[in-house]
Amino acid sequence: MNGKIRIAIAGHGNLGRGVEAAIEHNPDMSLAGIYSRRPAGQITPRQTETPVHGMEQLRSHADQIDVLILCGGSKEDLPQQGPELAALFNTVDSFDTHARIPEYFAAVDPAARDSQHTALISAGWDPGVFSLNRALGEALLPDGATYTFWGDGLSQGHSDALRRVPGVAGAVQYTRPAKDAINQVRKGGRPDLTPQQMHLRECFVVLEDGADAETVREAIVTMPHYFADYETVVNFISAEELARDHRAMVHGGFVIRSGTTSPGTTQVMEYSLKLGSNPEFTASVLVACARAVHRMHGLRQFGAKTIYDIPLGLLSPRSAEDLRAGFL
Ligand code: API
Repeated sequence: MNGKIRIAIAGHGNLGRGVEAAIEHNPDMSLAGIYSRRPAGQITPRQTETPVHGMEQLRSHADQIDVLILCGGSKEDLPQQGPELAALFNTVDSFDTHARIPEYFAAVDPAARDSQHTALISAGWDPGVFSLNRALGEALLPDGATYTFWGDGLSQGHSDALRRVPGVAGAVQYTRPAKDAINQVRKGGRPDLTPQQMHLRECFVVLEDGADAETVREAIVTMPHYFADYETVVNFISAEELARDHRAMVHGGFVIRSGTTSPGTTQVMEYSLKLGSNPEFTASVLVACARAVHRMHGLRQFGAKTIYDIPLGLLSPRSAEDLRAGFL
């Protein structure tokens, strides 16, 4: 490979900042620039030399960027940006509204395919690394059940969705898993529970001046895909409390496959994450995926892709030979 992989960031919130940090840990990559809708003066890059541009400049910088990482939210940014930018760049994004992934894939795929780009959608840890483990568990133990537990932790997707509700000035959402269900599954039990029954959604919301709390609460608890099917608790707090008590973006969880290989023989596979920063870990996944996208583009694998389409070795900075000698 000639030179470093030139990565650019579109959107500079928590995730965009995480991508900046992650690139510093990957010596085969360089940060070509940060693109934002906010005025450049409001963006402070981690490295002072990193160029900051308006989103509208992206189009004219196409020859300076190998992979563009889209760091916008799934609710409103990505449905528009994903297809639009996949027509101009190789992209990686973390679209995470699980129920709408097929529809999003169908929108991005022709844009990427027609322009001969590679667009990896829905990467991160869930969807992403957890998705890999769900597929692996079922493939290895076909006779069994798969459980995904999230939390305790702060979901970026749900927090972003809360902030888009009219009347909300700021908000975070904590996902609380049913601890007894986790223990039961770990012991090989197979409770008949849906994800909605295994999690509580606890929201902490700061109202805009003059907003009606009951109207906001109703808009939250009835929001499809995010809250409507869950038990959801909405707490109203002050901006000071939000800033003081809800800064640590911890998250994590488990994917557990409980399977049977012969009568009476149970096998339990567990993959677990304990994250000190949800956005920084998600960003680390996106950056490794950007390496794979760059290589897949070189192999002329155009169109929309998901984490299931990446040969695992392409995520690693190591060569195939090195992986065989050291890791197999
Ligand atoms: C939850 C999970 C979080 C997945 C991680 C990521 C995010 O309910 O807490 O939005 O933080 N679905 N997609």
